[in-house]
Amino acid sequence: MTTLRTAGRTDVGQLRENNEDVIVTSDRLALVADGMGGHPGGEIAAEVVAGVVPAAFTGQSVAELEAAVRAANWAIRDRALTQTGLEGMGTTVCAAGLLATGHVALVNVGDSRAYLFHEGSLNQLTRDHSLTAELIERGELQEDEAAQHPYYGILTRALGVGSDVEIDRTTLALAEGDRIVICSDGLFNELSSQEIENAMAEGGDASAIVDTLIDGAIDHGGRDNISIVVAEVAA
Ligand SMILES: [Mn+2]
Repeated sequence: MTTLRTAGRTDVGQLRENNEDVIVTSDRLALVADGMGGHPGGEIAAEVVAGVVPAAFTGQSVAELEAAVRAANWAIRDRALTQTGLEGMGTTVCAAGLLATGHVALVNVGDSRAYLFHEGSLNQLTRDHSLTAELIERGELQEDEAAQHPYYGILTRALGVGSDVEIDRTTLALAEGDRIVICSDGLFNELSSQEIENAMAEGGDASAIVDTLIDGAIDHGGRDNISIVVAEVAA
């Protein structure tokens, strides 16, 4: 019986007063939700995702994980309709779930990311759904300039903002020693992918890697909430 071995941490960072990121670490699911900033409901929207998705995902299929995220979208909208001041609240979600087949299902909405660390190198598995990501894809903006751009942080997709949501999904077969890294933008805006790769390459305990990365992001300024979950498939 395979399980997902997960280690994760979320940190408020150096500048923000609230932590609107929420993580899930279980033997079946690794998830990061980054509540939309500047909105009182951001944290609540992220918490709804962390409640609904683990309850609805049983490891059946990537379609089931996608349906769980869709259910979270409805739950956020329901909550926003019934509570004053929460209209328009939203969140990102990036989640990896272990399937009964031993494969890993991956879903993504917004600008939280999943990376695969395989044989010493780190590769981004997800596409960011943001205006700056679109500018980068069109060659009009450099990756390392995104966080300083006036459009930075404006999402083109998020949970909670519409009655339906387009969800990116894929299924992965992990090799022995592979690790998945799921994180909020508070990590990759402070640390380059090379710095994240270096920390992963040092190896060792996943929770020690998580601590190294969070500490690194704080040292670089910690301008946003920082969340990271490292996951691997264990026999
Ligand atoms: Mn963030």
